[in-house]
Amino acid sequence: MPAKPSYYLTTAISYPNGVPHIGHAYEAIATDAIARFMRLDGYDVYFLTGTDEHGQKIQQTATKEGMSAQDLVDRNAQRFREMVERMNCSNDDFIRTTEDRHHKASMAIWERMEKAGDIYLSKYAGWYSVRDEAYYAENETHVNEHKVRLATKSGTPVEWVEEESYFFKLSAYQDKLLDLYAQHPDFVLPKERLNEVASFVRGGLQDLSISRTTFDWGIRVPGNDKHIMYVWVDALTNYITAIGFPDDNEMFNRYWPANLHVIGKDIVRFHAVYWPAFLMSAGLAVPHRIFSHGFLFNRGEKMSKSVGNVVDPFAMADEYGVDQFRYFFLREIPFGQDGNYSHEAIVNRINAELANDLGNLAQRSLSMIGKQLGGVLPNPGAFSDNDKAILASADAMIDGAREAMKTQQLHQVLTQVWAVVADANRYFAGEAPWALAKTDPARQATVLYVTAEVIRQIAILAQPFMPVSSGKFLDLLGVPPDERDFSRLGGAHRLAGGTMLPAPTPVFPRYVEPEADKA
Ligand code: ME8
Repeated sequence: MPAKPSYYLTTAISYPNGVPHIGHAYEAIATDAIARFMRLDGYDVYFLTGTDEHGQKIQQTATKEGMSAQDLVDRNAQRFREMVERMNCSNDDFIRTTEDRHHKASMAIWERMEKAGDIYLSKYAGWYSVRDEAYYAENETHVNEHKVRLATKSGTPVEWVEEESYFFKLSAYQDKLLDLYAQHPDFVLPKERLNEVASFVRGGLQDLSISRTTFDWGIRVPGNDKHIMYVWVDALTNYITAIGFPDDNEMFNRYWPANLHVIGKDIVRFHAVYWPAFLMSAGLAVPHRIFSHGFLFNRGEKMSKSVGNVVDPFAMADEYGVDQFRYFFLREIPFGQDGNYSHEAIVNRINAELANDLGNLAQRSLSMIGKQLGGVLPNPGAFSDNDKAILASADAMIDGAREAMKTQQLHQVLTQVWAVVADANRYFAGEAPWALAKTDPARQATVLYVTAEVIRQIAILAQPFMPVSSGKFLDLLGVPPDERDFSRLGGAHRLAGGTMLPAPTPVFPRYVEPEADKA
C-alpha cells in the first residue's frame, strides 16, 4: 500500500499569562476539526498545540502575582492542557516553550540564521508593546486623549525601548516574500489577510530587533549571555521543535513543511512575514498555508476583563455539551471571519438543528425499526425515484466537503451536510413510513433503510465536528469502528440489511432553560 500523505497542522501557542478564554477554545476546536477531517480522509496527520511561555508579558504578570515566571507558566499551562482535553481535541503533542527540546531548537535556528549572515549586533530605539510582544514603527502608533501612546491597530500601550540588540536582516527578504505571495496566492487565507500583509511588505521592511537585554525570562542568545531572544523568534520555532528539529531528521522530513498554521487575525504579520523570512534564512522550507480565523465577540462586544464578559470555555462546555459547543461555533461563523455568539443563538442551533432535525429523525426512524421490525435493519426493495434522489444527495456530500476543506471552509461542510439533514426530514415526512406498517410493509422497510443509510453518511461526515455524538449515531446503526472513515462514504459501502441494531437512545437532548425546568 502506498504510504499515506502527511498533513502537519498547528494552532498558535497561547500565552499562559492567564487562563484560557473562548478565543483559545475556538482556535483549538477548529484546528481539531481539520485534523480529524484529514485523518478520516486518509492522511498521516500530526496536530500540534501548546503554550508560549517566555517574554516580558509573562514576566510582568508573574511579578504582579508575586510568583516566579516558572511557577506562573507551570500553573497556567496545565489549565491550557486541560482545556484542549475538555474540548476533545485530538492533538498529537502539546509543546511548552520552556522545555529543553525547545531551547535546543531555538538556539539551532538562531545559529543557522547567524551563519547565513542575517544577524548583526546594533542598538534598538523604538516603540514596544508588551501586551502584543511587538515592535511598532512610530507611524503605527498614536497618542490618545489621556496622552498615552498606543499601537493603533491593537489599541495596546507602547513604551520606548532603547537597548543593545541583535537584528535580523528582514529588509533583505522583502522581494523574496513578495515572490512567495505572488507564487502562492493561497499562502495566507482569507485573501484579504494576504493583501494586508503584502501591502505591509511592499511598504518596505526594516530590520527586526530579535534580542532583549533588560529582562531575562527567555532563551539565551548563543554566544552572548547578556541577551535573550525576542519571544517571537522562540515562539515561532515551536512549530519545528515539535517535529524533531534539529536532531530527528526522519520525523522532520516526514512532516515539514507544515501544511497549515491556524492562527488569529492579530498575529498574521508574525506568521506571514517574520516566520517565512526566518525559515528562508535558516535554509528551511516555508509552510504551505497560514489560515487566519476571526475574533469572537460576546453579543457584539469585545471580550475584556473590565467589561466582565470574558467567557470561560469550561463553563460553556458544561452548560451546552462539548459537541454542541463545537458544532455551534464551527457552523455559525464562516471560518476566517469574526463571529458573534449569545446564549439564544447557541440554544437555537442546539434545539433546531441537533435535537430536532438530526436527533429526532434518527430517533424516530430507529425506534420504528426497533418496535416494528424487531430491531433488525431491513433489506431494501427496489429504490423509488425519491429514494434515489435522497441517496444521491447523501453520496455527493463528501465531494462538496473535500472541496470546502481545500480552503478550510469548515462552516460550508456543515452547511452542506445539514442541507441533506433537511432533505432527509422532508423525505421521511413525505414517505410517512409510520403509515406504511400496515399498508405496505415492504415499502416501509425500504424507506427506513434509506433513512438509516443517509444518517450513516451524515454521522460519518459529522465526526470531525462532533466526535462523540457522531460515534453514538454510528453505534446505533451498527457501523463497526473500522468502517467509519471517509473511504466508506458514497454509494459503494451501503449499510448491510439484516444487522441487529441496539435499542435506540436519544443522542441530542433539547436544551432546557434552567428556570423553565423548575417552573
Ligand atoms: O498570540 N477570538 O498568544 P495568545 C478568537 N503566543 N481568537 C482569539 C481571541 C478572540 N477573542 N483572542 C486571541 C499569542 N485569539 C502568541 C502566539 S504562535 C507562535 C504565538 C487567538 O494567547 C489569537 O489570535 O494571545 C491566537 O491565534 C491565539 O488565540 C493565542 O493567542
